[in-house]
Amino acid sequence: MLIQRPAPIRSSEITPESVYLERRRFLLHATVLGAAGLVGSAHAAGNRGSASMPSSADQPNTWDEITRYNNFYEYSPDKHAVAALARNLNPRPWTISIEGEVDKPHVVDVEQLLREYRPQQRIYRLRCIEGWSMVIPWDGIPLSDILRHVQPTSRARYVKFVTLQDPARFYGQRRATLPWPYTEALTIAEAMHPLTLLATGLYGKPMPNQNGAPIRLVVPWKYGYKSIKSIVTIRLEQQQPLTTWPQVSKDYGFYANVNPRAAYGRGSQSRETRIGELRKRETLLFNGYADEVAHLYAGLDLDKAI
Ligand SMILES: Nc1nc2c(c(=O)[nH]1)N[C@H]1C(S)=C(S)[C@@H](COP(=O)(O)O)O[C@H]1N2
Ligand SMILES: [Mo]
Repeated sequence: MLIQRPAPIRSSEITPESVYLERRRFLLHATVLGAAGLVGSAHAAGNRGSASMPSSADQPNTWDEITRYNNFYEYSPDKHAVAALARNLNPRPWTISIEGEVDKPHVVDVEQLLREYRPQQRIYRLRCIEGWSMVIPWDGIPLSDILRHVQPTSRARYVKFVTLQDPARFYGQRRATLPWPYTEALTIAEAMHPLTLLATGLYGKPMPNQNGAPIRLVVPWKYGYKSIKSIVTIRLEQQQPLTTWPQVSKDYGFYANVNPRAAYGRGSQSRETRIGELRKRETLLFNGYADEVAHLYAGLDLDKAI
C-alpha cells in the first residue's frame, strides 16, 4: 500500500514558527488522506499482528523527512549532509553472504532475494538514542524467513551484520569516525522475532541510498543504531560479536532496547522529539512494542543491560 501525501514540508529538529503554522494547515488538509492511510494499515496489520499498527497519533513521517535527515556515518556525521553525499552509492548489483553457523550458507543477489520473498509493508516507529523519532513505512522481508531457509545450526546463538566497506563509495570511511566496517548483532531469538525486518524499501519505493540501500536491518524496539544499513554479510555465530558502538562508548550497549528509565552518561531518554512535531513525546519502553518483545528479556535487568 502506498500512502500518498501532498508536497511535504521541510522540517528539522527546530521548526521555525512559519513552518509550524504551515504544517498545521497541512495536517488539517490531510485528515481525509490520513483516514485512508489507517484503513490501509488495518488491512496490512492482518499478517503482522496488532503491534505495528500505528494509532492515529502515529502518522507516518513524510518522504522528505525520512530521506533528508539521516544517520549514516559512512558518509558523514552530519544528518543533513548524508542525502547528497549518498547519491554516488550505486547499490546494484549487490550480493549478501549468509554464512557461519548454518547448514546451507548462501550468497545471494538482492534482486534474487526480492524475487524469492515478496516484501511486506511494516509501519514502525524508529527511535534514535539522540532523542528524535520518526514513523516509517518500510517494505521488507522478515529476517526469520531468510534465516529459516539457511538452517541455523544448534550452535548459532547470535546473528552478526556487517555493512559494506568501500571508501571509494563511502567517503566517510576515509576517516576513523567509527571503527569500520559498521557491525551490529542480535541474539538468535531477537533475529527470529517476527517484527525484525530486512528492509528493502520505503513508501513502496526501492530503499533510498541514504536510508541504507539496497537492504538494511530494522529492529523497531531498539535504538536506531542497531538498525544497520547497506548490509553485505549476515553471519551466525556462537559468541556475542563485538559491535561498533560499544567500542566507541560504554553508553551504547549490546541490547539497546529503548528504555525511558535508563539514562547513564548520555542523559535522560524519557522523552523524544518526533521529527515534524513541536512538543516532546514520552518515550515508551521498548519503543511501544513491549507486548510483543518483553518476553525475550525475562530475567534481564533492563536498566542495567543497556
Ligand atoms: N551502516 C550504518 N548503519 C546505521 C548507521 C550508520 O551510521 N551506519 N546509523 C544508525 C543510526 S544511529 C540510526 S538512528 C539509523 C538511522 O536510520 P535512517 O537514517 O534511515 O533514519 O541508522 C542506523 N544504521
Ligand atoms: Mo541513532
